[in-house]
Amino acid sequence: MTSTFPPGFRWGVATSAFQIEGATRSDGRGPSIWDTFATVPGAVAGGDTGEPAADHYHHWPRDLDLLTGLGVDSYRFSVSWPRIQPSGRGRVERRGIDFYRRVVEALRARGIEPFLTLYHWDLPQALEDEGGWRARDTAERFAEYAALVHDELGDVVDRWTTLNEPYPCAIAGYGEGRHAPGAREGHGALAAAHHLLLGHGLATRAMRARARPGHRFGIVLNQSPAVPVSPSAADIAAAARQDTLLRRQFTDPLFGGRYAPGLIAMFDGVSDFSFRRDGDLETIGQPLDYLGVNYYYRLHVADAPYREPDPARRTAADIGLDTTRLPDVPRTGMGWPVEPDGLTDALVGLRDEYPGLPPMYVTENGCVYPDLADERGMVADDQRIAFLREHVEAARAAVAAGVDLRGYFCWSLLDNFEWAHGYKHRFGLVHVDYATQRRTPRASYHWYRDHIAAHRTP
Ligand code: GBH
Repeated sequence: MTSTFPPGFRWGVATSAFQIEGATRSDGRGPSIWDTFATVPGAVAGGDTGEPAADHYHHWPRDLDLLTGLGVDSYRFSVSWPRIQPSGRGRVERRGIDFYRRVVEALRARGIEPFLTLYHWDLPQALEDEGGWRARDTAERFAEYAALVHDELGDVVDRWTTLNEPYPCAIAGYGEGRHAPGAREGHGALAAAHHLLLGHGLATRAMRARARPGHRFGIVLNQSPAVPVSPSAADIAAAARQDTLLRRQFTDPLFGGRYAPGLIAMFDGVSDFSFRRDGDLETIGQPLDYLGVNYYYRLHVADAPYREPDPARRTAADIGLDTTRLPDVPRTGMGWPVEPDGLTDALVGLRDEYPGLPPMYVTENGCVYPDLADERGMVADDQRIAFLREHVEAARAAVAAGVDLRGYFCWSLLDNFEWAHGYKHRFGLVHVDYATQRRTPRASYHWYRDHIAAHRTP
């Protein structure tokens, strides 16, 4: 096995607060939009909620033992905004801050670097009640929250990620209604996307103003390269619309100094884009130290009629295409096509398209396969090992192609609350029995441990 990853390449795992912590009412935590959404009948499979999740809030020392056992040098996790500010503004809950300080100090004591994400989808419900991400004010509130967490933990955390995946927040959350807060809007979802980016920019600016040497600031985007299902002009145009909505809506303002061309035309009659103000582009596009890429699958795009012919009633998710025509390749337990070279394409494509792009990390990559019913099957996840092996290889191919890739984080350490799918789908390297909170490392955990040991660089 030749080690072709650059010196200092990071090997880690990722989690997020709402998905693992549980304890949704402990120590003064306020409700988030996901607590509310999960109570809507039919919103989450099985009626599952943020309880108990992996009850990481109480079991975190054991979970850190699992990190040590894996041998990771880095751990990506998120801070729950409603633990820090139960109503999204004003009063700070000390017990929330203290929890994350304990975790971060324990990580450092174990020689594991914390990669902290400020927002992984758990908006305080009180802010949603005032418009949520549709409202410009939420971007300002996010910057305040970011600055206060940075003031509190800046002595023990160097890696600061503002947002995890603004695309699903805006489009699945405010456009398709599949994620919290469950809205199906056109203008509102596009406003949410803009205000998430604005919040990212304002937060980055606020934290940079107080940064210590060694602090690094970045954002995490989900990337699903959009490929047309045929060489027809209509399918090519449909794939371009998909790419504009999912990728360029975010990467052009962040790294290209402009709003994505074509976005306004795509939503003619849906939104007037009046949420854009002078100066926003400069705020959004200030320099970053890294870009995190979450990769799971490619999108295969065919032209299709709009579901809603009247633009005035169209949602931001209805852009006249069909992504259900998959190629004949294996699928994961989510039904997602397994295409490791899509990861290479995503990384190389970003590098080629945006001169001056900061270094990248793969900040999430992983899969679910149905667990077999018996005890052995619970942990014998050979398909996950194959998936991870192939995707790590695809990351290496991007490095070989000259991409400045600095690390790879597997999603996820633990089985957890998989959003609208509830607890049914298990992404963990470690199996969690939710009834007993027993943790059982899977075969993939042992594979990743051995992989890291073989590829650790100085
Ligand atoms: C990541 O999103 C998230 O950051 C992470 O929290 C999550 O656990 C992980 O993926 C695994 O899903 O299921 O048809 O409603 C990846 C991008 C965007 C993929 C939303 C799923 C919903 C499609 N995700 N999308 S559907």
